[in-house]
Amino acid sequence: MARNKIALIGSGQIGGTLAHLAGLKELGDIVLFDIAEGMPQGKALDLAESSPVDGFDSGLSGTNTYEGIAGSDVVIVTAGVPRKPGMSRDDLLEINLKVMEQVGAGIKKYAPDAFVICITNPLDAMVWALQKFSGLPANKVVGMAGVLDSSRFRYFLAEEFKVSVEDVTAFVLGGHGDTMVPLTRYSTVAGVPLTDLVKMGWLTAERLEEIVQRTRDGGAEIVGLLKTGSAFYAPAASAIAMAESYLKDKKRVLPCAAYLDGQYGQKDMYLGVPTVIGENGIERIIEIDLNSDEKAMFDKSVASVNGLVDACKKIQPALA
Ligand code: A3D
Repeated sequence: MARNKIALIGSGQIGGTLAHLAGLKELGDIVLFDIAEGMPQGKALDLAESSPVDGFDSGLSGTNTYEGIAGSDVVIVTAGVPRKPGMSRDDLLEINLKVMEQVGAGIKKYAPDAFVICITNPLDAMVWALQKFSGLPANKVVGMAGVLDSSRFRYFLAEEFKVSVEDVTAFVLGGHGDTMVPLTRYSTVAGVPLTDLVKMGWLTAERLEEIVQRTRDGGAEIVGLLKTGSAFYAPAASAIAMAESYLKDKKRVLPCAAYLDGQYGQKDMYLGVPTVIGENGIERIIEIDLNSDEKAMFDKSVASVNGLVDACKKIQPALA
């Protein structure tokens, strides 16, 4: 049986880490694409030279032309620019929208059957534009943010409670970033909701709010420390979990920026919601009832993402 083919559009910090993880997990043959000449080829060769040590068999190659991604089963997009200290994700919009136009055209021509995972920021607007530019079915184009946001939340909670990260689950909704909506009543330690843990005295409501805010600011915290770019290990791990669920038809329930066609009262927009990812891409969007506080946060998130999408339509009228 032929191996799966995974194309990574953008071979920078996240792209290189994606290639390493996809290799270590033997998800398939990996093609690194970038506009920088030599860089994807160099990273591919370096990683290929690690494969005998780690014992994985994956073809690894680098390319500067879209022909190289032909027939890919999964395409993960990180092409564009990341944040520097003091920048918001939204500051990246104009540059990265142009990049999405090129990438969308390349995918449309060479990998129209792929499952496409977008990571480029500002995420919810970029994945929306990428789906339009590529013309791929909406269930096959998805954005990575919720897996990362919930992983950060889980880590901070596990540290707080001194329990294993494995036993903490977290549930987040909404746009990536400041308007993320963490649902504390659906986030648990071994099934016990955080709201009950507050009642049990494991932490105060104020401390929980601090952890929620640290999660919302999780990306900025890393940017502030690194100074030259943004997070890449955890974002890459998160996208690989999504790719693996698709390639292995695991049907994992993962929070992703998915195309909403009426769900949560929204149409023609991408927003972070719980999804099921299997062989058909986004197979299901799980709609839960929101209480009034959650609804207010969710509406704020919708307004913020809609603002970015409107800005995209102004820059590129073909999207309107
Ligand atoms: P970086 O290391 O700069 O890699 C980006 C790569 O894209 C570079 O190698 C560029 O040469 C390449 N590139 C630029 N323009 C093009 C183009 N037109 N076609 C192909 N390649 C191109 O950045 P990174 O890997 O750290 O981050 C990549 C993106 O992910 C940025 O937009 C980040 O803001 C975003 N990001 C998103 C999250 C989410 O949770 C959604 C988290 C972290 C980073």
